[in-house]
Amino acid sequence: MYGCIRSLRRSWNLVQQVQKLPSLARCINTTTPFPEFGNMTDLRSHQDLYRFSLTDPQEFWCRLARTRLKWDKDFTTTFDSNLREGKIAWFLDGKLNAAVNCVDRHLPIKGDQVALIWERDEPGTQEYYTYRQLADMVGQIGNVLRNSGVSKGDRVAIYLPMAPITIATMLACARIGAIHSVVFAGFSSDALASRIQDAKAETVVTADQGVRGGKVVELKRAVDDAVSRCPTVKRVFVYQRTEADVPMGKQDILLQKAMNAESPCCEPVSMESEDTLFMLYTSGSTGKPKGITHSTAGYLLYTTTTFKHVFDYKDGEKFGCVADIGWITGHSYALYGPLSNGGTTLLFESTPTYPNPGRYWEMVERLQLNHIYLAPTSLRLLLKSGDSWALNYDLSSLRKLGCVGEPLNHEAWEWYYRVIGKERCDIIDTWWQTETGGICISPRPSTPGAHIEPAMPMRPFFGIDPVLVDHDGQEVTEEDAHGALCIRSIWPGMARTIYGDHKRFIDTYLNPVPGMYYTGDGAHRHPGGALQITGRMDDVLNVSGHRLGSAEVEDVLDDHPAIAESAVVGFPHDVKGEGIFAFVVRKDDAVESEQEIADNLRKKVKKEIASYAQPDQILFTPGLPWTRSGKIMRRILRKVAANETEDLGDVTTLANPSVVAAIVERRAMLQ
Ligand code: 6R9
Repeated sequence: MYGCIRSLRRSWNLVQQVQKLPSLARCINTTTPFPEFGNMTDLRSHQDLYRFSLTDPQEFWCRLARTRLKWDKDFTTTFDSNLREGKIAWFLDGKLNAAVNCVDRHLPIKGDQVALIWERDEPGTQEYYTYRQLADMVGQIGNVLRNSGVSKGDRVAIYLPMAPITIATMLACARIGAIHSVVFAGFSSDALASRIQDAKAETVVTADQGVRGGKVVELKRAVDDAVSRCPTVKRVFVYQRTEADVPMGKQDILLQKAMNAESPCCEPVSMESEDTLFMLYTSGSTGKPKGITHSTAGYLLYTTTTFKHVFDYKDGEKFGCVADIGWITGHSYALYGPLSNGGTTLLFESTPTYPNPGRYWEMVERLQLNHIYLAPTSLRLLLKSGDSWALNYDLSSLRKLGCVGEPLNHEAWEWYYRVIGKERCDIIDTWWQTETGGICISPRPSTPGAHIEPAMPMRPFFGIDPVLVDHDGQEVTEEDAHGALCIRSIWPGMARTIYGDHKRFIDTYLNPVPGMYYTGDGAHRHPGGALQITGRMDDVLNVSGHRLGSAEVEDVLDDHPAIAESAVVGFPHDVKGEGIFAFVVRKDDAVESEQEIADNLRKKVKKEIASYAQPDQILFTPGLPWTRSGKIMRRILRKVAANETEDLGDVTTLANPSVVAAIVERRAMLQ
């Protein structure tokens, strides 16, 4: 029961705050999406408010922070940031707790409202959790962690399936000030081990098994394997998802059993605004994944604001983000955005095609979802199965249709708009990154009813100043133009650093164009200003919306005893958006056949990274196109992979131009 005296006192303060709300509501100016600015009479339109967010970010974010978040101690300085110096700090001297903001503050009036809908793998077996039930779970797990020695600033690795316990564990970390580091449960034990080692985590939370698409995933087995190589780990909590009989070692503790022995009352730690809320690994253009860290106050404010306004989320609606919690989309729009708004959020444990390609749509009807937020890759997959799956179900509860992760092509946009949305729902194509914390470019919010252009995210969110930059780092000022997408403003949700490597953070994001945040994506600005994202400009692949460094895959391939060298590039793929094409050079003394080596390479990538990282094509070539300055000319390999071999451009700078003809010849044999 949620009932200790301190909590009650806190609840009463909240009731008082809530009672003050009508006075705020009275000054709502119907033309601004934010009541906080309703009394500023010069802010009449969406454009006025957007301009204001850039010209006076201090006032803009200060007002939002004071009204949208619950602070233990007010901040004194809205921001003290300078991108040229690599300094980013928001809401200085303020104190707050993210779990209190996501759970406790809703209890007085929403204790019995559903916070989580757990859409379990088997359709029709969903479970509902109210805010009060969530609060109890968070409190108990918080006490379990605290009493086992976890304290403020400690890293907790979470390797769990999509389930309420996962959300509660993340919030329990936030409650006691520990830093959660969720590792996607589809990653291999090797990938998990390297993330635990990099974070020097002492605590791991996992499950006996996961269940996805009717198949069992051996999570505990992977953890056992990973932890055997992680000397920092002192304890492993095991949630029983399937109650399978998994071996338990000396440091393993059954999570539910430990929770049952604990009170749900767990005193939250008052965190500094800039204290790290969590870290999440993402791929970069070099081999080692980066532990992106996010702050408590800035991240929370940015996700709470974007969630509310990009999706126009209304109280009582059911928001269906189907992304896994192992990715940033799950963090920001399955957990922090919806719960900080007191919303109802979906936790989707299954896959888009289990038990059939009607899964999403049957679920929308059964659960009466008002929003769905998914990846273009799943749309492309589902549209191939025909319209009948979607037409079988009543989708009239849907109001907004979101997507994220990769460019949404025209065909998929049209299908989403016509077949799923019946031409009455806005398509919200949102562009953002692990590093940006929340949505930065999307068609909404905008002037009510403003046109939405197919297949592009179009408009910057409040406080975001997107700029296109040419090869020389100069701003491209023409209206209809292409360039590297940078952001000239600072915003509260941006990442603060790469865990343990601030220099890499500065080199990757802040040094390429001084004074701006460098996204690594290319973009096209259309007449009128609408932005279309054209894809990565570096060696990062985007496979089914999952980021993957080509160097990460090459590292694994090169490590095979029969391989001399390798190069990995993306190529256009109907469903995945981008497929993986590996060019490999076999060592002269290798004895296995090409087929055997290729099979082993795929297995090796699956084991060391994840199954989605396995190459779609492996081509054995006599050599790779090295330039005289010692770089692989990937431009050529991309063309060869895409089978566009007629015009390969200038190859004269290659150290070994003749290898190109040999590669082309081998590629032709793949058809
Ligand atoms: C949220 C997320 C980020 C990369 C990003 C870009 C691509 C994301 C997109 C998009 C085109 C969109 N991306 N949204 N490309 N249109 N609407 O996906 O984070 O996993 O870090 O990936 O995904 O290339 O740079 P993350």
